Amino acid sequence: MPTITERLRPIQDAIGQRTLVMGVLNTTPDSFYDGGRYATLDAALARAEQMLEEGADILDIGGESTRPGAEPVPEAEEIRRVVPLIEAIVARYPNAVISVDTTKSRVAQQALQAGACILNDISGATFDPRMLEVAAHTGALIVLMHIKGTPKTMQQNPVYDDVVAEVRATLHAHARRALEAGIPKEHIWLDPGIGFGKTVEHNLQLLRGLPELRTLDFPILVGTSRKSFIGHILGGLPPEERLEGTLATLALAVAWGADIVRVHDVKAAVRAVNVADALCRR
Ligand code: HH2
Repeated sequence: MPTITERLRPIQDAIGQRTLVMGVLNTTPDSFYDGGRYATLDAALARAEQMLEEGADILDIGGESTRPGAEPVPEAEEIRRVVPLIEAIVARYPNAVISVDTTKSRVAQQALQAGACILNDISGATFDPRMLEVAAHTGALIVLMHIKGTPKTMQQNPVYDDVVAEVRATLHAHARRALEAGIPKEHIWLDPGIGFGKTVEHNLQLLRGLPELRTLDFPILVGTSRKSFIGHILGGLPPEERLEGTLATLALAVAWGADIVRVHDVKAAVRAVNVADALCRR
């Protein structure tokens, strides 16, 4: 298996040149869109192969839903859900770039041993502070996301004076902690956490505020895929009916400075960001 540095190189070379697409693959029973679809290893592996063929730059493997109200999953269960799948993907695609969507350092550690090279932590490494150590010691890249509260409580009346300024300040603090822990700057990506302790209006303000988040001078990852604010704007459409709305957010996220988009629909997203890149990145 190539080293973490070797596997990350093509991704890092592409940052700033084009928008990267991270495909979502949840092996959970209860994720808000793909929960239960990829619960067996065979189904999940087939989906991974499909997303790679469709042009995913990164596969984001998750074993714990973080939808509003979700309960935490025990560590051993989360490991059982993600590690065998990561091993199976890298056995077939040794150069695949795999991230693990977890807030637990032991899950992260085992996922990296199995072949992941990116840690995607929706808590910004605040739920388990050892996360930063794991990234620093292994050379993994880490995505630090903004969340207000925990998945269980985050949608209970979130309030901000200025959501863009507050999220920017928190992400700045996350990045500083990561640098102090010894993670190199080029191994840190930031994410405003669309839908994580935000109202519909907060999500819209954060997307419009991406240029301000860009001034932190780290790559910005944006995850809008099929989220409820899109359904809300469209009169209450369910997750299955939110693809077109998602694509609209992707085009504008690229225009406003996103470097990586996290999506369920890889083929459609790759086409959308390729056109957006042709318009915006000259
Ligand atoms: N959104 C979700 C999960 N992980 N990670 C990052 N960095 N950014 C996001 O916006 C983000 C994320 C929620 O989506 P999904 O994984 O489809 O749902 P669930 O949490 O129910 O598994």
